[in-house]
Amino acid sequence: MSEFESVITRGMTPISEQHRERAVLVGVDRPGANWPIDSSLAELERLVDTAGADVVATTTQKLNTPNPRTFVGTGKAEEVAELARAHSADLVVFDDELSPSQQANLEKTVGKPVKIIDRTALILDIFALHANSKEGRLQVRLAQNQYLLPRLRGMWAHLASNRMGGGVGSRFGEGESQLEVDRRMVRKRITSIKRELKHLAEVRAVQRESRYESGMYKVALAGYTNAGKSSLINRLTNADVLAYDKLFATLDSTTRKFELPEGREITITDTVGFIQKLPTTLVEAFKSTLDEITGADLVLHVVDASSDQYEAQIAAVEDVLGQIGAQNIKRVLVFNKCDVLDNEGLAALRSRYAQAQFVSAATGEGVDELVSHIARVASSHDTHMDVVIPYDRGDLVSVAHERCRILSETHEEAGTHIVMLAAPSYAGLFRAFSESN
Ligand SMILES: Nc1nc2c(ncn2[C@@H]2O[C@H](COP(=O)(O)OP(=O)(O)OP(=O)(O)O)[C@@H](O)[C@H]2O)c(=O)[nH]1
Ligand SMILES: [Mg+2]
Repeated sequence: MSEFESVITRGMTPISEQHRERAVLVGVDRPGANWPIDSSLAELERLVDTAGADVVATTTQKLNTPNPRTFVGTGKAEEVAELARAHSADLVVFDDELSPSQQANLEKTVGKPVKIIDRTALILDIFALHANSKEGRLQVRLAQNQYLLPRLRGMWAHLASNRMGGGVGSRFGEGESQLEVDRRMVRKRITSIKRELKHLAEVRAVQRESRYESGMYKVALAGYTNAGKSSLINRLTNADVLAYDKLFATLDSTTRKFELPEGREITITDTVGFIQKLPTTLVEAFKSTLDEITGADLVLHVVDASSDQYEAQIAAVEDVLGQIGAQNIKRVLVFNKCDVLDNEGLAALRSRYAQAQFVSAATGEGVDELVSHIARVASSHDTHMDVVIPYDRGDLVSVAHERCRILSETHEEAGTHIVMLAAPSYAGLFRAFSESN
């Protein structure tokens, strides 16, 4: 990675390296924001911690609209610079996305070597740390490069001013032609990453279609980061997904088969978590991972019932689900971590969300009811079928056993006589053998 790229996309030193950087947080308190500033900054602090830095100071400003030059007001920007100096900070983290020029102006005000990072860059940083699969890494690189492209000018202003001792005019000159070269390079890189991602998605689609699984009922777990999605898939399917108390522990989706009590098999997929102010670059870049949600028959929207911001979190998740085109997929709200609530709190939640499910992935409480609920929803469009399957079609008998609900089965001269409930995706397979045919 080149110098300019590493400044912005690897804003922080990875956790694995010993030195933890020191960060100053800056938040803007806007009237009518649906997220209280204190909670938003507490979340930002968790993000900073996950990325491997410690918060040494925090400052906020009440503003109706951000200042176009420096995001916060000029006086506040000076104060931030002062805070950073006084606390020997390595970086200043803004709780909102900065425009490329705001970022460049703030870098000038605060001065080198302090890095100016926004919420988006911070989230990209954590994604880069946690990406394991080839697809995950490519998606992160795509988002990084898309974030980087409009910011190259600012980066070059920096490098040029370092070389030339800074000052007005230093952004032009040798950096400028290099800037064009770099823009071309980044655009080329974006195109090639997109091509590679498309190829990976095609390979996956082919694999999916080559199995009967394409018709299997698909459940996706979606929700705010840290809500307990991975803990829940582990509880349901004995999957071995990493679940821990950090934001964005999961980036790659994991799909597991799950057998409903009636015998029918479905799949359950754990997916990447969402967050308020989720950068659109990330939503776009993670399209192939998020396809696991848009391609599902049922979305379990997992909510951390113990969070004092659970309502705002639900709204943030619904917003992203809308952005990815999943708003019409059937969903069930699943309040998790109910073990943390007292009886009163749980009763209040139950009466408010009468249609929801209430579970604890930690204790297993409510999980059986959740499974029954999934089974009910999964079978709601079933067709009643009465079929005689010839003995040379043992494969279809297996499909009936694994994917449908058998009501009776007898062996007759012409074949296996099965009465069953079959999902629409399988009904077609059996129609030719139907008694009523
Ligand atoms: N008390 C309690 N803690 C839980 C429960 N479920 C999960 N947790 C904890 O919550 C934290 C986050 O759990 P994860 O399963 O990693 O959450 P996630 O939704 O997969 O998070 P990301 O992958 O980061 O989006 C972990 O520390 C879990 O141990 C629960 O039912 N009760
Ligand atoms: Mg997870």
